[in-house]
Amino acid sequence: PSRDANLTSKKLPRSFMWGVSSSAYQIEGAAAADGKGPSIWDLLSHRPPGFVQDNSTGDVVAEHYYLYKQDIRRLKLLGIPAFSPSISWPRIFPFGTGAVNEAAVAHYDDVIQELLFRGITPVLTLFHWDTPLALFNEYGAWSSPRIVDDFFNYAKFVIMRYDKYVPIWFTINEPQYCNWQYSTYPDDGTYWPKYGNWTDDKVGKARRRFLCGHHTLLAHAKVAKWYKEEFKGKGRITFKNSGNYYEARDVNLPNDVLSAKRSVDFSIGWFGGPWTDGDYPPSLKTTLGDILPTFTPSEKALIKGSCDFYAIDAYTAYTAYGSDNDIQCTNDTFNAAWPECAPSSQMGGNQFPLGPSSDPGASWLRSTPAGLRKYLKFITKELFPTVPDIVVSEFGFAEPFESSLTKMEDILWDLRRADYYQGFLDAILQSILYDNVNVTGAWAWSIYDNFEWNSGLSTRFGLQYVNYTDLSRTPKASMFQLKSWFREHAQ
Ligand code: GBH
Repeated sequence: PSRDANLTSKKLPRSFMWGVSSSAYQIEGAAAADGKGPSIWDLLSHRPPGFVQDNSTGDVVAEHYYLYKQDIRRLKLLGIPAFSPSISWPRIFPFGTGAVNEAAVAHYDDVIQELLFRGITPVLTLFHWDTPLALFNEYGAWSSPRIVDDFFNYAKFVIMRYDKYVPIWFTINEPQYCNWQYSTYPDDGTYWPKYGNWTDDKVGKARRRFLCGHHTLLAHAKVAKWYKEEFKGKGRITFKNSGNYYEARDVNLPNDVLSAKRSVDFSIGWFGGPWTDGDYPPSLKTTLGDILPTFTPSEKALIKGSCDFYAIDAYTAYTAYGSDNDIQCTNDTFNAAWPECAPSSQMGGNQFPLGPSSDPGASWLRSTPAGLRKYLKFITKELFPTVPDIVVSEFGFAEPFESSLTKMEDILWDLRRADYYQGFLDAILQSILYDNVNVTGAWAWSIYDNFEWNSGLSTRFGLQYVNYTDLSRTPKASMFQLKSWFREHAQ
């Protein structure tokens, strides 16, 4: 498709970092190897039929745990300069806390060494949703403040071991979602052992959700503070925010504007507010009342400024609209999963020309490059002007119906994904050139097809195709699109 001709051979800043990303449970397989403890996802993916759409699990997936050497070599051959995976907490500490599993440490030592040997920069996430099951059984994991110290000890161990090699640490991936299961599923022993005394109405679920979110913030902040003191100037630390960009459908309709604002507050502001301003956004406080936990003054001080820069997993954008009666949240209207309580956040509308839809297994995702450009500007210029720079820590696309294709050439010719990458990368470059936004890095999701949580293996986000029978990997057209884009624009 046509693109802004002015971008031809325009360059990114020399220091711009880029690469591909993924996470431990989604690619490693080897779910019980070398003394690894189970995570909540080992439990969840083995739920009765239907919990994961295609009933797949992360038990084997691409077996990155065993095949990392060829994976890293392939990244080298493809010319990918940085890799952003996550470390598995229950591998290093099978019980979440206590004894270190030396076999897992030796494994990650080797992965890091291999990356360095191939000249690929490791950018590491400490936690990408694979909560040690032992901590869940013990005290309800993220619903308890006890997780803060356990996460701190794990993070400290990993950072101390690899600090020399890692320029960027992401503590937690998308705190908004890492515990979304906790609030969506009942606490009655159906999905996991009963872990608390929660009511299963919407308010009870919301309580769990915001309490878990609260503890992720405190856990992140404790690690970040220690890291900044211990390793001053050596590397940088932040967490990966989720939260889509929401734009009012019609700026002349007050309820549309309000709905967009609330949607932003409840996604981006929920976690971004505390580290930039030291507290949750006012609209969360008024809407949620005592559902929202409060920070003590010392916690506020700990969390404020705890990130060195902003990271967003910026997949897509939405327009928001309101109706006349969606403003007052009550127990009835309260939507625990989307507590902005507008019926409201809805893809499409007239603000973003609709791009292609992605796979039905990722119905939340459309290609919205114009939205990304607005999003980057909005965050750095309007919402959080103190943020020095921003990285796009994940962006990616699920080619529609890819898993039902049978001919290899159709699978590899993923033009809609390639188009997504061109559009999103152009938007990043435009933000830098025309909007004066300091974007300093971008990581494409994902290195190859992987376990897409509740959507299983049949929703594919990979830049490389994984054949789950023979475990071969093959680059798709989108991988070459990504490569040629950076060949033109990176310095
Ligand atoms: C990222 O989240 C994750 O970090 C990554 O692990 C994942 O593989 C990647 O996206 C691709 O999905 O189905 O309505 O319940 C992106 C944000 C959070 C969007 C969870 C989808 C579920 C919405 N995602 N959300 S719904």
